[in-house]
Amino acid sequence: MIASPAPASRYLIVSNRLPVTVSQKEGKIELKASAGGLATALSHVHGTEGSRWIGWPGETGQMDKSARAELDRRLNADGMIPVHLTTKQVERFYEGFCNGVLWPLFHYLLDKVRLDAWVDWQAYREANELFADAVARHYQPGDRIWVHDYHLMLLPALLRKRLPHASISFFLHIPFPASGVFRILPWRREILEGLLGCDLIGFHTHSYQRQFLSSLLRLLGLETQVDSVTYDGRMVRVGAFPISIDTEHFIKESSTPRVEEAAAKMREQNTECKILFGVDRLDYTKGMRRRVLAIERLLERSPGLAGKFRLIQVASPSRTKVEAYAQLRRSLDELVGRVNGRFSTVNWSPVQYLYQTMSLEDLMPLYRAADVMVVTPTRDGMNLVAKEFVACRNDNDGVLVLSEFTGAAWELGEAVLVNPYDIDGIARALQQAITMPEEERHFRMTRLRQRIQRWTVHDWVKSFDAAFAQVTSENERLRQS
Ligand code: GDG
Repeated sequence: MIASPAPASRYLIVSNRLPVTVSQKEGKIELKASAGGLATALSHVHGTEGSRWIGWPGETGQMDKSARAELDRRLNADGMIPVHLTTKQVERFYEGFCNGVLWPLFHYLLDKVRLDAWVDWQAYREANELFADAVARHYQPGDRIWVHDYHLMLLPALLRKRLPHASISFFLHIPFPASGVFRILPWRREILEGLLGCDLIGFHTHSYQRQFLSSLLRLLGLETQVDSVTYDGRMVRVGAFPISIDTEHFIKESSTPRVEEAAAKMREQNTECKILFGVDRLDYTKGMRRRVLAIERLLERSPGLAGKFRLIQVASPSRTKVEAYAQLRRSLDELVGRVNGRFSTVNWSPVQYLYQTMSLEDLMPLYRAADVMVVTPTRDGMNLVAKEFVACRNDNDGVLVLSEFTGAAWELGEAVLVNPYDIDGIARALQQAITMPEEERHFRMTRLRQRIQRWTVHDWVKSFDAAFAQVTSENERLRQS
């Protein structure tokens, strides 16, 4: 039986970034709430009485003392507790270790893993200690601590040392790799032991869960069960909790007259030309280069398709200070130029490439108007774009082309699934999507929509919360026996 959470206990959510963007205009601090999926998802637990969100506000010490104090006051008033990082810490901890080592390794891009990262590893440890101090300072007995993502994998054990009886959980938003890949990391033991400070560890899929358990067995020699391991006299539960989106919100926002009109206009302007659409952070895991190469291959294979489709690709700037991202930007600029230069006519270009962060208002009509949504990461923990597209299609139309290597592929089986490494295969899938009969499109989309209506981000929070409450009370019983 699933225990329900104790009503009085409050949550301490911990993530690298607080769900706000801070700016300073004419000496005044401005806070803008992030519209991201995680912020929305957690607003329900963060909104509960007394709960706190602990994280870095994204500011690195350029503010003077009084502005910093004002910032802290403003954040505190909204239930947020800042962990301040210096420019050096951001460079080494966030850009160096998190995004230069862990991110590429966990996404199987071994050639992108920084080779000499000892200094960055030290910074990772120090930053996790800083977060631990901040959490311990604000902890009250009975609080439930929920740590998020790969930036803070040492934190659970650091907290367990400071707060032996606390309820601690962790959720990983990116894939957990196969143990053969994970073991490349020189600090593999420390990371695993860090996570084992938890009562509950959550992943998006059973596959990541199994891979984690297999690392525990192979690297620490622990005897694991399907969904748990006993460590240090405690039960550590390990489970799959696939994240989703606020489906209702997307259904509602994509059906407003403004969005309907904008989408209809886009369609009218493209009656002879199918719209293929992609929107991603500009990240090398998202498979954008191969996507453009697949467009080139499609036009080589089927020259008759020239002028009959175009790919609108939005790439939102991300981690711009990390060299691998700057490199990707240059190479994508060059590739798009080459493919367009080769196939464009006076009236048509195969790829319309927008390097910008598009507002959600502008994104919605594109989700609505697209004939084909192209989501082809080489690895992705879940991928919310795929789910957002489906939620927006209340016309039960549009085809989703989806990489097999996303967490979302485990749920969205009616998409056209592709191997993102197989450029020819992507080209074939795009052709299939462009020419798919209406009846089949409706059949697939209707089923996809049922799935994302049955499992929303609120179900994700509820299921995690229930599992957390259960293991917390199991461990409490163990302690008292
Ligand atoms: C990590 C994991 C996991 C993107 N560009 C624009 C824009 N976006 C929005 C999308 C979507 C979000 O950003 C991206 O979410 P994803 O899930 O696709 O990818 P990551 O950012 O890598 O997220 C991932 C997720 O965490 C949650 O656990 O699914 O696997 O890597 O919401 O709509 N939004 C706007 N303009 C843009 O230009 N407005």
